[in-house]
Amino acid sequence: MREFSIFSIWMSISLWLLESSLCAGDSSVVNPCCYYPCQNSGVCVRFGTERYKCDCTRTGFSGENCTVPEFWTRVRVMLKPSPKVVHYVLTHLHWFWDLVNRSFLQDTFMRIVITVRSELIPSPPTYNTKYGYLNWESYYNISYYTRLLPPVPEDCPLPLGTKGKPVLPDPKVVAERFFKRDTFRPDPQGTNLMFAFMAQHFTHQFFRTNHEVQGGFTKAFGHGVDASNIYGDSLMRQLELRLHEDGKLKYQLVDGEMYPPTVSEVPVHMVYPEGFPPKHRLVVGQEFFGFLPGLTMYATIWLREHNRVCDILKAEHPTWDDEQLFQTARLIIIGEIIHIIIEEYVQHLSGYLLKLKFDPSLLFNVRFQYSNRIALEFCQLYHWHPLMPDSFLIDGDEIPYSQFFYNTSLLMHYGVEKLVDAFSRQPAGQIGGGRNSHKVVLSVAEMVIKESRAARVQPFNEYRKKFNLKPYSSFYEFTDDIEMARGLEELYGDIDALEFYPGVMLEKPTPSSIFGESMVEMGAPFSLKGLLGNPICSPEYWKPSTFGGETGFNIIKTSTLKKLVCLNTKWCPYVDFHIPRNEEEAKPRKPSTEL
Ligand code: ACD
Repeated sequence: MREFSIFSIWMSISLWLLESSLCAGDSSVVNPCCYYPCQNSGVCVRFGTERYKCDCTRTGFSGENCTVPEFWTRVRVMLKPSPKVVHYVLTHLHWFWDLVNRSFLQDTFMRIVITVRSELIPSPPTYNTKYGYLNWESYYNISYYTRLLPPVPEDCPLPLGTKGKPVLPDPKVVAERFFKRDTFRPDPQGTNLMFAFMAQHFTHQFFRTNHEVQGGFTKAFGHGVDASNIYGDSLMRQLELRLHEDGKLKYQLVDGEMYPPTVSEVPVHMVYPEGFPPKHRLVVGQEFFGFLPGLTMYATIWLREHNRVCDILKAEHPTWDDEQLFQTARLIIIGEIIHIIIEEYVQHLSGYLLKLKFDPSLLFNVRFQYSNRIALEFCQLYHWHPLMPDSFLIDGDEIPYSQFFYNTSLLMHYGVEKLVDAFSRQPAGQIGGGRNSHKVVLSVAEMVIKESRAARVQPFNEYRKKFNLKPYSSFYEFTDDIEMARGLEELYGDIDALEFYPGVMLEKPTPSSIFGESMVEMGAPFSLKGLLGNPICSPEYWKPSTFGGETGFNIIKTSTLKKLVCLNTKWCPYVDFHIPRNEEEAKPRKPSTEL
């Protein structure tokens, strides 16, 4: 069928215009794939010098640029509600979701959410930063992050392809003008610091960019929830962290309470400032977690939980050796993490009235691949530093950053209970919309932008298309902040040349939400595929025997953030990913053991 669409005419005209302007007096020809001509996930292949072909196989589209829908695609596209409508329905209509959540329909909706989201993630993985075409190396070499879209071809005339300015704006200027906080803007969804530190603690098991080499490499070979932030990312580190008795991890007791050991007992690498006293150098799975007391607090909670689970397993399996107790406890911990992340963390983030459910058996009768590869784009979009407040409010004290960084003694001074209570009460910043990053974290935005340039990440609008969203037609559609729209236009020149990270972070937030549409539509597929693609969710693993029997299986199935904290502390603080919702929750907690 001959395709004759506005898109094709536009493509031909712009190819001709650009070639005549860029190549006048020069015989070089623009790589046609720099125009991103192939739509609907079609694959661009260059032939000769000037020609390209879009491979539309199994896209549901045909034609020169994969823009002609096949019959069933046309029907699907016609019937499919837009992401905005779906989001609206999921976050409104209380009566409807009350009914759904109390019936079999909850499972049906949950299955749809997981499968629709996961289908957007190629499995097995495809490209990486070195390879913009399929090949064995990028599949096999797991020291790369994968890529959803291939890098911008090296030989494009402009940094992001064929649109925008010849020189990209200084990342420092972008950060200063659009990311920097004037006044703290709390997240309208009520997110707190307990969430913020969970985000950081949890994601650092699979986001471990190798900054020593450029090229989109990771140091986290588990590519998912492997609890390497608790157990270390190598066997050597793990063996050092282990007590080698009853499956437990090493610890120290301070006033009868369990804390991570110090470097003198566990000689592994931890990042601390030079001259930092050895007795304050706590050792945990991730070498970076001494940096913030919120991270050390979570590390302490998970350490206690691991050792608690070991006691439970040992009581049921007195014949098991240290190894089997350790390995089984680790699988239970992984299960608890996934449970809490889906049912509380993603639930909170989504604002959905549909009650999200962690039940791997929902997928046992559908096509689903139990594997995952972390993508560079996922790592990029997950730099959520606007969550960080201006200072930290703990037990009546206001602690500035200068006294917070690397202050491991705060953990023992206040104790886990008071830190959890404080972090659960203190609002976190809104992630999306820009101008909400405290100056201490501003350099992170700069670093992410630099990294994305080195990795030649495609423009934000190309990702909008990849995730079935309409590309923005102007900066004024992208943000309601006129000054920001003007500034971005001045610096980038063309909305199709807006970079990926500024795109997901600065986009106008959905009303009363933590961030905009793109962050949800792009973040959710990576998340759900990564969480449910874990081996413990597969039919082969998801059974009681894997977790030492019904007791271990039930620990996973009934885990909550509150139990995680309160089964490991002397008294139960206010603990949630949301700031107190009412006066009752806002009341100061008294030491008690009630769950
Ligand atoms: C959906 C669920 C709602 C999703 C809402 C927001 C998603 C945005 C960003 C990612 C959120 C959470 C990440 C959580 C876990 C990451 C797990 C990665 C495992 C490798 O609409 O589908």
